[in-house]
Amino acid sequence: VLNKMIVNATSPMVVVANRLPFIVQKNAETGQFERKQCAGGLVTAVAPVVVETNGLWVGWSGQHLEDGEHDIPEANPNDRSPTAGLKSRQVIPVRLPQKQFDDYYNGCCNATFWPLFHSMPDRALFQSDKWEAYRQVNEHFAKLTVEAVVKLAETNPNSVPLVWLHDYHLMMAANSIRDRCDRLGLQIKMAFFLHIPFPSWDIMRLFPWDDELLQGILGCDSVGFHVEDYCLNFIDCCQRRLGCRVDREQMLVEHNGRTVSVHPLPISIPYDRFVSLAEKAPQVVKNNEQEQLLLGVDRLDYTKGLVHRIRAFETLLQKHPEHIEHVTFLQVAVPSRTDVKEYQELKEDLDQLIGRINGRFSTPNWSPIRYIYGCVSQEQLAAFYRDSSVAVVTPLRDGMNLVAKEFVACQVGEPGVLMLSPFAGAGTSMHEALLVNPYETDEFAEVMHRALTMPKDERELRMQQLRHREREHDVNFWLQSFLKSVDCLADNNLTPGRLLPL
Ligand code: GDG
Repeated sequence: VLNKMIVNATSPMVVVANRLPFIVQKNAETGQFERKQCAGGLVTAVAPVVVETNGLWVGWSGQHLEDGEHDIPEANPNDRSPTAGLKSRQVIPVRLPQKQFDDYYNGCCNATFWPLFHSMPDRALFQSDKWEAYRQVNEHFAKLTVEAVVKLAETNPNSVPLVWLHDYHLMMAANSIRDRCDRLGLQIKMAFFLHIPFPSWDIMRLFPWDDELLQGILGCDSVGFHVEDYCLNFIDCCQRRLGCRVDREQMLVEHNGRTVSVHPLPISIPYDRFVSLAEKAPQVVKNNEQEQLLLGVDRLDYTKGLVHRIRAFETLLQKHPEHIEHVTFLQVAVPSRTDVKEYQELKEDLDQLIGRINGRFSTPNWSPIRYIYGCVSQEQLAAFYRDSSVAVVTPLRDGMNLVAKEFVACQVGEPGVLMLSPFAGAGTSMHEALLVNPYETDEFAEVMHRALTMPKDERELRMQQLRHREREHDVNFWLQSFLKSVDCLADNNLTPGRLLPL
């Protein structure tokens, strides 16, 4: 599958993302800089295309300017990861002064765009100095990207590089990349993909510099979101804020004499990899054979609805005491953005809530909640997915949510049940899950009860269909669809005549 996919990608791919596909760390013993892997689905899927097309990856290396100069180390000869084939010349590290990086990353990306785009405007801070830092850092990314593309063009004079910008960190880089390339007479294609939701116009208009931001994204030729709703929100914002002519059916936006195409591209997981992890994973230790596990796996983030979920579990124990000593909630919460106050407060709230519930319901041989604050290995994660009766994937808002898909892929034994929030992108396609509104606590508890007591034939039927869909639409399929959506640009040669008048 991978080879077929790579043959289709003929232009060198230049990925521009906040982070490199690995971080660079100093080995305390040898004093040498080394690569440390970050094993995400995105890296697994995209890194091989960068390798095969002899492309580039531009991103933050984990080091600041103050940390001193160092080269990107070559991969260790034993490295078997997807980034092993990435030569150091293909990796463009972005290094910034720490203060500027903090203002951009924590001050703007995480304190403004993260809550705003998840439709939680009360949590969003709008500060002009942080926005300025964001624009400057995007400009710096743009400059480094074009310098790298110039070098690429020298060695591949006949190909048009495909620059692929990722996520809410880089919404203001496209126009600068385009202008710089135009001045140099360099031809490129440019695409943007957003990993989080795109909010409605009512939310977007709260951002004081919304017009600049929309124009920033429209600097690309092609813009991708997880689901159709986010695409339509974006198109709506462009029409209402910038007065662009748009075509909702064809998903086109006209801006500055160019036509930008918009695409729903639901991201997914390396399905087969999770299946084989699950087939090999060790058994999860339970209190007894009959014990049922409810499982939650999330970064510790306020969008993931952890507090709502644990409260619903408390209601379940209260209303259905027959589950006491027979059901355990296993929650893995991965530390995230730990230097931000809101995340520290969330951790305290959760610690307290879990402590109180465990104090209230525990018996001499059983505690209702097993709580891991930390990261477990992917092998361990696969074991948790496989051996749980119910996965509780109930974010308050989530771009897609890969945990729901990984759980389904790992159901290689006794079929479990997926509970899913309709406010996750995954909720729009995983129809056989039990959908539950995380804000409706009593109903949430009832759906947990239903999931725990669902007859085997129903579980089997639902899981079979979920697995079939995810197997067909894995992360390689996503990548293929993306490559197709970019090629469409050349074929369609979009004419303004197809756009609806305002
Ligand atoms: C953003 C969007 C969108 C979690 N705990 C452990 C662990 N994980 C891995 C999971 C999964 C990933 O982290 C989490 O991905 P999600 O999609 O659930 O959420 P975000 O991190 O918020 O990702 C999201 C995604 O981008 C992709 O576009 O789906 O909506 O918010 O892969 O497996 N991995 C290991 N140990 C853990 O303890 N090894």
